[in-house]
Parts: sequence; C-alpha cells; structure tokens
Amino acid sequence: MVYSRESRIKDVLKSPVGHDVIAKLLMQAGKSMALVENPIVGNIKLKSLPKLSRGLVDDSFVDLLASLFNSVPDTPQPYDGPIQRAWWKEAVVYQIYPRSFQDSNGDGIGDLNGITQRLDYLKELGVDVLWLSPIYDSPNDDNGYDIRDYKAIMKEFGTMEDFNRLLDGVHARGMKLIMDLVINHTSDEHAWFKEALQNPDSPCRDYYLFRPAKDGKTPPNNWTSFFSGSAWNHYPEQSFWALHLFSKKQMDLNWDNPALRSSVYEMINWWLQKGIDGFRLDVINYISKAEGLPDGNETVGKLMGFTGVEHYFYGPNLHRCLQEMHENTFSRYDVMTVGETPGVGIEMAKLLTDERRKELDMVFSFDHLENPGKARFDLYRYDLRCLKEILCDWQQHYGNASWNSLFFENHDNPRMVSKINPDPAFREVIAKLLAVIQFTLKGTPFVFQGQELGMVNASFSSIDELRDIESINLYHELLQKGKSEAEALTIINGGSRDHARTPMQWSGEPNAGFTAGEPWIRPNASYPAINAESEQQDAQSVFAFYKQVIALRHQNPALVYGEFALEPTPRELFCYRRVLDGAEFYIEINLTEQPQKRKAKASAYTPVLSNYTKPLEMLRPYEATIYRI
Ligand code: TEU
Ligand code: CA
Repeated sequence: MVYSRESRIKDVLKSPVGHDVIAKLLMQAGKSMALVENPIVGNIKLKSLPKLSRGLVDDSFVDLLASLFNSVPDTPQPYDGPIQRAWWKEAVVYQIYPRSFQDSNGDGIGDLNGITQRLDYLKELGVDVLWLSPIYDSPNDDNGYDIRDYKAIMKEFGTMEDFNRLLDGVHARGMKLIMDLVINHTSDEHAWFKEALQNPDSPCRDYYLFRPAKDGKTPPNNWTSFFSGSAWNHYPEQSFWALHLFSKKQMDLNWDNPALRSSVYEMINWWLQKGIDGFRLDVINYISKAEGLPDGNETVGKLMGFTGVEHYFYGPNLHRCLQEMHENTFSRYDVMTVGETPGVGIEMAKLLTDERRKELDMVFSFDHLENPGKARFDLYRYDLRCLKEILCDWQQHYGNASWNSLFFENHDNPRMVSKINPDPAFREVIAKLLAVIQFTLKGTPFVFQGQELGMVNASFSSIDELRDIESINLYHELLQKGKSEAEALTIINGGSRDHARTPMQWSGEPNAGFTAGEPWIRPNASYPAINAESEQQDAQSVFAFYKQVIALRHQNPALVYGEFALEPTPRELFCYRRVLDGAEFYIEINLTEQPQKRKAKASAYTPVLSNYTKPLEMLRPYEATIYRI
C-alpha cells in the first residue's frame, strides 16, 4: 500500500510505522490508541488533520507522515505456532555498569578485576548472563559509549588479560557474558575519524557523515543532539560539518558505506571468536539515516524534545543492514542479541525480532519507562496502572515469533522504586512488586546492578556532584534559558542518568565497599542501610526476594514459556495466569498505595511468594503475590 494525503487513518494503522508513530504521538499527548481505533476516526483522511487539529499540525507534517509510512513497506506476519525454545529466553540477564560496580585497585574507578571478584555474588543471586556496559578503549566523553578502539580495553578498567580471566571466570561458573556494541557512532578519537579528518581523500572519509554548510554558514540541517545544541560539528579548516546525534565526540557512522559495514562485521567476529556470548546493540535503530539528511519537522521536534528524530529512528535501510549483519556475524555463533531501540513501538519491534527475518533476538522498547505525556526530566509520580496497560499490550499482541525483553532500570534512567513512590516506608514492597512482574511475565528479564538491593535515587545538592555529560549540558542549557541554579538542579535531580551510576552498595564500609580510594562519583547516602552484605543475611530483604523469584522462574518453565492470561479486574489490580502443560500460576498485584478488594478468592490457591508475610482479607498497598494453582 502506498500512503498519501488521501489515505485514511484505518489504513495507516495497518503500516507498522503508521501504527507505532500514531501510538507514540498520542501517548506523548497523553491520549489513548482507542481514540483512533473507532470507525468514525478511522475513516478520516490524513489531509484533514491540519483542520481537525486546529493548526497544531500542518500540510508538511501530513506529507512527512505519509513518506514515513512508505519508507518501510514490510508488515509483520502473524505466527501462532509454538514458541521456539532457546537458552537466552530462559536466562536472567544482569547489567553491570563497570565504572560503578567494584574498584579493585583503589583508583576510585570500577574495573574488570573488580567484576571478577564479585562473580560468586552474581552466581548466588541466580544470574545466567552478564551484560557489560562498554569496556573498550575510550576517552570517556560519555563513559565508554564513545569508543576509540574496539579491540582494546579501557586502561582504567584493566587489560585484555584481565578480560580473558573475567570471561573464563564467568564461563567456569556456567554463566555467559555479553558485550555492549556501540556501532551507530565512534569517538572522534577513533583512528577512522582521525584519518577522515586529516585526509579528506581517504576511504575513511565516507565512514562518517560529512556535509558542507547549508548556505555557506549554517549547519547542513536543523537536527539537534541528545546532549544539547546542534547535532553538527564544524571543521573550519575544511569548511565541512560532521554529524553527531550524541556528544560532540561521538561521530555518527555512515551505514550506507559497504566498506564501513564490513569493517564493523570484522570487529564483531573478532569478539565472537574470543568466545563471548552476544551483544546489546546501542541505539541500533538509529544507524540508517533518511536520504539527503532532510531538515526535521518542527512540530515533531517540539513534541519529542529533539529535532530530526523522524529521519533516523527507523531509517529506510535499517532492516537490510540488520539482516546483512546477522548473516555475516551472529548467525555463525550460538549467541544472543538485544537491540536498544528508543522510539520503537510494538509493530516495528515485531519486524526487528521476528525469528523468521533474522535480524535481532530482542529489543528494548522504552514506552513503559514513563507515563503517557511525561518525559524523563518531568517531575511526577509514576503511576503503575499505566505500566500494566503497556505490558499487557506486548504480552498479548507481540506474537510467538518474537520474544520480549523485560526491564525497569538501566544506566540511563533513575531508579524505578523512586519514580513510583519515594516514601521509604514502601521501598521494599515496591522493589519486590517490580520483581514479581519482571520474573513472571513472558520475556527475558534484565536486572540492573543494585536493583536487586532496592537501590534508590541519589539526591544531588550541587551540579558539582554530577558526572554525566547529559546532565551537565542540560544544566547549562537550562541556565541559558533563564532558569535559576536551584530550578535547574531540581530538574536534573528528576531525571539524571547519574542516579543509576552511583557506586554499587556492597556494604556499610566507607564508600559502600566500592573503593578504598576516592570514588569517581559520590556514593548514595543510603548505603549504610541499603547494601548487599546486610541484605544477604536478611531473609526478608529485597535481595533474598530476588534470589527466590529467580529460582522459582528457573524451576518452572510455565513462568518462561507459559501462556499469559489476563484476568479482568479494575485498573488498580494486575492479575494474570501463566499456564503451560498443566502447570499454572496466578499472580495478584495491587498497583496502588491504597488497600484494594481482592478480585477472586485466591484462598483456594497456594501462595508461593509474596511481598507481605500473610494474606489478609484486603490487598495491602502494593501487595504482590505469586500463587500456584
Ligand atoms: O542511549 C541512547 C538513548 O537514546 C538514551 O537512553 C539516552 O541516554 C537519552 O535518551 C539521552 O537523552 C544509549 C546509551 O545507553 C547511552 O548511555 C549513551 O549515552 C547513548 O546511547 C549514546 O551512545
Ligand atoms: Ca580501579
């Protein structure tokens, strides 16, 4: 189908991009999909949108939508057959942010030997796979997400020998290890970029996105960087500009260049040859940019907070590139892949992960990390009732050819417990409630370091305490826009990525047992109360709960492969069954701080695990219980 101004909404919804973009725009506006799914709205033509929206969108917006919908013509193919079993579907993944995990040599920076020292802890928890945020050689403009040399280890983290020892230690314990693969961009200190700058005739020049100024002076287009300002660097000696979607030192690669693509595949195979077990692929959906790098639409820019995204979040060659990469690398090994794909909704995700298409095993979609209409830096209380709606959509409609990822935290987001309810009285019950959801739904759970302790947000009292380039740049941008220092700091405290990057809380010792030296970032003041050592000794701790719920999942295939059946309840409750070959579990959750009436008499079932000790007549605040039927 070819889309134009004449297309009707109901037809647009049949295109995966159309469906997901409309869902995203509605969500951003705080509205539900139901709004467009009724027959009257379904018959509206795209060309009527400017009038209907009273000028909120114009004709150019409509044309942009139509061209987006046409850019990827593939549609998901239904598959209701049995789920294909795989080791990575049964695995529990644990994300390590190496800089903040464990320092072994007193320089205040976490390192590979530190991780090796803690492998028994991870084994005790029940983890199957470790994912390491980048450990490659890097000038650390963005803590390793700016890679200078893909085949070397960052000096602060150790040596290749340390890495080999870590990998052996992981395998010796029956665990696996996956690496972070950052191939949308490299550091501007990478040999390819340096060569491209020094020698414009070098083949490396076309590895990046160099463009002349638009009118002799201004950047080639209006795209903005995720870390503030224009997405273009100016190289005056050459009167050229180069694209960077992230920091000024993270230069975007040109995936339309075949030589660049083979260089990347060669590097991937080099690591796979070393025996690692897979990759998490950084912003992998951004690699293909729209032909001609056109200006971003201002309306979309305002809605999304960044200008230009519509031209690369789901580019025209994305699927081709992923299929080619899969064929030349992953398909030759027994490994897992998970793509980080901001902005990707359920229909696009189906195309990216459908096993028959051979692209990626899983993706991280982010729709559930904020409430509708909210963004990460907005100050609000996260409402779990919205989480239920999004998760249910994926549980019920993703199909059996694709496999979910399940996560609430990572190194880019504040702690989930704090977002939901910062009242310390509820910390443990909420942390356990989240674990119940994460380990009883269909998909592979990804735990971020410290989540298993119920770690909470920090409270930064000055910008000097922050380390993240995003926070620091945003702070200065806010001051420039007229905010006071206190106002700017409040906003940064709301959404800073540094909340997740304070040191892992190992014990009540100085600096949380993370380092014997001066830590690169201040530990969260909560560590005397919240730490691994004390939680390992406490049968009621969040850590103990994680151990139990992970073990339960490992022992029961119904919790992995079982059918998901939602029980109809009021919005305040989240109740469902997981069913496989006669084995059946019932999960009963109160999503609110208020007591709620139970839906069914769960008294007939056997409680297996709960965040409260004994069931009462009413469901208590945030009560979450797993029953066996
Ligand atoms: O993140 C990509 C991404 O889009 C975000 O989560 C990002 O941190 C945020 O939206 C910025 O506004 C990945 C990595 O996870 C992140 O740590 C890196 O900084 C980024 O890519 C660039 O490599
Ligand atoms: Ca160190």
